[in-house]
Amino acid sequence: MGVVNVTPDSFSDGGRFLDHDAALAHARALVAQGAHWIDVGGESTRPRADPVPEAEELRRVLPVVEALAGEGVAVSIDTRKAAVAEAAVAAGARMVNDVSAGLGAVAAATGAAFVAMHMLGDPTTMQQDPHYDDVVAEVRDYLVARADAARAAGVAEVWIDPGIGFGKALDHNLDLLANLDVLVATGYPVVVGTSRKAMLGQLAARATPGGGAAPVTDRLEGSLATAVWARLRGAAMVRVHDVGATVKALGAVEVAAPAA
Ligand code: PMM
Repeated sequence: MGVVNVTPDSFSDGGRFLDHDAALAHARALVAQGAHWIDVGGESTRPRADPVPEAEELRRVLPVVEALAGEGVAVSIDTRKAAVAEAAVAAGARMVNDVSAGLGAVAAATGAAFVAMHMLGDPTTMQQDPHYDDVVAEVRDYLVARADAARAAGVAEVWIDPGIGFGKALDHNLDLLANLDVLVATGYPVVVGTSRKAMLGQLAARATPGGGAAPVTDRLEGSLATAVWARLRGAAMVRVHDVGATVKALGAVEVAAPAA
């Protein structure tokens, strides 16, 4: 799944694809590089991001969704708003990717697939000292409850996602990645997004003698390594910014997913 953020402030690509033509050109490039899904988002969910009014989010994403869907691209809409999800599916999106895991009923009503992601709290506060007694069990139980509810509401295709970086300290993220098999064992297909995330900057600092945290522009190695790890541990899909490099990395260990 390739990421196209039509936002001014996403943490790694904010401002680059706010212009619709730039977003479309980027999405087409990601498809050409091997993306099976394009995840279009119009609201940054990075820690402390400003909320975006519904009309503005619609203005950002709808033309992009409509154009890509019209070209036959499998489009996922990354939103927490029911109205945006509904309008995007009406414009051709086939999947609702909801970091708040609350739009299962909307996905059901529209006939779209659904990604339920785990987040502790909301983006304004989620990175303020997140606490879990057992992060793997708590995330699994939460996701299974949301996924079961979505399925009961009538969604045919439900995915779960541990939400790397969403209300998680480094050790929580590492625990979840080390125990992906626990999520895979639920029977729901698992999607994982580590691409360019802060965790990778911290890990690069640990790994590099005398190194500081790697900035967001310097996290490709970590993004690739964790994408390969996730697929080898059973994730069915990885959500990434660098599609071409990820496809090559997965291909090198022969776990690139077959075309949808
Ligand atoms: N991460 C971001 C946004 N949406 N959706 C899912 N399902 N999983 C994720 O890990 C995820 C997401 C944040 O990254 P971005 O700002 O680069 O899109």
